[in-house]
Amino acid sequence: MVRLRDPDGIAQALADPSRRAILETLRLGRKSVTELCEVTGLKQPNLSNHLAKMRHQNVVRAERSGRFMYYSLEAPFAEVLLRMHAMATLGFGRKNEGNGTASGEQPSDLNHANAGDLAEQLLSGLLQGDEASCSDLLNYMLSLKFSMTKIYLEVFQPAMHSIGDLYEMGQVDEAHEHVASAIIERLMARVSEIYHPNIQGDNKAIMGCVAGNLHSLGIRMLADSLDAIGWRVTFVGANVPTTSFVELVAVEAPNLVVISIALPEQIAELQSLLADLRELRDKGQRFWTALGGNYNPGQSVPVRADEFIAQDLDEFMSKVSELTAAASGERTI
Ligand code: B12
Repeated sequence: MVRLRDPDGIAQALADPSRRAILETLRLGRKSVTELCEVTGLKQPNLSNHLAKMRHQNVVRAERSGRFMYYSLEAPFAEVLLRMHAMATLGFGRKNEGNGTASGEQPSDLNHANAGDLAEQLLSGLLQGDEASCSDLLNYMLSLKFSMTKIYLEVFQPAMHSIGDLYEMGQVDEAHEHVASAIIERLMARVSEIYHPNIQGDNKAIMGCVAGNLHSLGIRMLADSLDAIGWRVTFVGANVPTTSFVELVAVEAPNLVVISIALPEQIAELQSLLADLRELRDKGQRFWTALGGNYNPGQSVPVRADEFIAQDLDEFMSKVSELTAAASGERTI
């Protein structure tokens, strides 16, 4: 077990933007000095100075391999603190994120990376089924401190929508659509783990796709985003049988039920699910229901005052925060 020589070492490291950049890069795996210079944009003498101090404080460790010295994170709790820092930089709404962070911090030169270019690079990796290159791209975005919202809405979502366009033009077959979806799902699992908070509140959501709907990635983005702000989320995934969905809501008593629908053929199941959920409310259970997805249910399902429809992650999160603010002090959101 590694022991701290200087108990303030990690706090000092986290207070300094350059050291934070070094630590966040190391969180993704060991790096040589040259690699650290490239990713953080720091000059070598400055970088070596920070590394020497953090080494002395047992925050990072060095090991020689051949001609090169490699650095990695020393203490598991440095990881925990970095996660807390990542939480602080997490934000919703793209307007604050022009520099790659939602915190208003000074951007490093690399933070000017264009999300559109990254989405195209991701698309190329997805089409080739090259998970390693997609994963490297995610590492790169994380090293630039992209928020979860920026990664999801500006890089993952457009890449997946382009897959849809190519599919429609007959340039991508269904197998490749599945391969791309599976890769994105695994990348999202990594992002959500990084942004998962150490502390959770009382708000609880149950989220899943209506029976027949296999499109789980969009609603998974909503689930990860709620989780990142401290909600307790039960994610039920794709194609949830209506009866089990309703039973789960009855047992878990959430504040919010979130349902995704993708095709007009799924409207009948949605109506039956909504009818059962309304019955639970009539029996005294209190919760909101959110609807959305690739097919806008507003066209065929009139919603009640305790239900709402949203088009995307931004609109959904804004609506949730409005409801939370309006109902603060009450038990339900
Ligand atoms: C990947 C994909 C699949 C995958 C899904 C895998 C998975 N694990 O999710 C597979 C291969 C299974 C699939 C199957 C089919 N798909 Co498909 N698929 C797509 C594709 C290419 C990307 C979807 C995606 O993940 N996007 C990325 C996410 C992040 O974006 P999103 O889904 O738009 O989600 C955002 C919003 O919609 C919203 N949102 C989503 N859910 C919810 C829920 C709530 C409550 C709220 C508020 C908001 C919300 O917020 C999200 C984040 O901003 C789209 C193309 C497209 N333009 O979207 C087609 C698309 C959705 N599919 C389509 C079709 C037709 C099909 C199939 C019939 C045939 C086919 N293979 O393409 C089958 C039907 C399967 C079924 N029974 O559901 C159509 C649907 C058209 C329509 N609505 O009428 C689309 C739009 C393609 C197209 N242009 O024709 N598909």
